[in-house]
Amino acid sequence: MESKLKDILNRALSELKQVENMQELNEFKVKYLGKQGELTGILRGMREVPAEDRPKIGALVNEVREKLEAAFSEREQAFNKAELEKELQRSAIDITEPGKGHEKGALHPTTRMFNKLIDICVAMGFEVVEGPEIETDYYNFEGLNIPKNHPSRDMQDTFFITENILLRSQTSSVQVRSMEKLSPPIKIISPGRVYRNDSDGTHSPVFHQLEGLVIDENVSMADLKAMLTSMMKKVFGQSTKIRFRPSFFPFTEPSVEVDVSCPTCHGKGCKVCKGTGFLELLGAGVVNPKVLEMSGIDSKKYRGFAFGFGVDRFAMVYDGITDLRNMFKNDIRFLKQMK
Ligand code: 2U9
Repeated sequence: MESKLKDILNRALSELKQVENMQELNEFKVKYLGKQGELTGILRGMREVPAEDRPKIGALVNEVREKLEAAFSEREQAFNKAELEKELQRSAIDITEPGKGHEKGALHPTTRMFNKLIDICVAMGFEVVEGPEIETDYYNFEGLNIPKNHPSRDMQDTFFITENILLRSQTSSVQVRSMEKLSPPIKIISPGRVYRNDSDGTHSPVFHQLEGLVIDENVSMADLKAMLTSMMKKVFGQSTKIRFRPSFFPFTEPSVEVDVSCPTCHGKGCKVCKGTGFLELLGAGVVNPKVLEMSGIDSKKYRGFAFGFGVDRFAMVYDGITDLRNMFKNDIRFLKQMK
């Protein structure tokens, strides 16, 4: 029995040397150390061993088992280590490779222009007010002296939701709401999104406006001119020239349209200003007393002036963009050029 055990040990150890992979190692374990393995077989055959020899043989079986288990575990560890090294090599990261850079985002030209204009106005003492984009007929038209069937309603093709509810076509609606709530002196700007049923290279169904309203005693057209001149110089540069032309709006009287010397050619004439040297950029005027009265402001005591402009158009002129549709397309190639 002793020699049989020695034979098993030698055979197993030399077989273990031949083992080349984990699968063969497991087969080895089953063959020698498993429940049906050779060593277990010997223990089962102990009945045939004379009683006095049993402790010795039993001890010998345990010794062989321990040796085999130690040898097995050594091999197992070697395989695991080799496997780990292989895996580490396979997934190795070359830290000398250049990294994958993240592209930097940028603000949309309209947002940039909004920020610039709002900063300028706030520095001049204006308060920012906002209001709903879905409006009633009253705040968008009626309260601005644009009654039903007034021709100026044809001028602004409006998106009506019901007969009385619409998408605001100008942020003046916010100013009417403010006039009802506040008492003069009032000095507010209303930046925001507006909607008109219009779509081509120079008109978008959605665009952005910034309107200003000043109401106080003794304000005049002269204040309006001075303020807009200063504002436009701050936006487009100190050498900017401003031109006021008479115009008509139902909510202001007198009304003016304001031209600004072309920032691209500085008044010489170019493609952007179609050779004229000037761009028509704003509308403004002295608030019609009727408009003040409708919102409960005493037009004998108070006067107002107001101005309005399209912020997208300002951004286009400022950045030399020629097609308005680019402003709303979300085309990343265009936006990248605007950084
Ligand atoms: C109140 C009274 C009067 C705001 C004004 C304009 C003239 C004007 C246009 C410029 C380009 C709109 O974006 S645009 O199409 N705006 O011409 N806006 S006066 O007048 C007001 C506002 C509020 C209570």
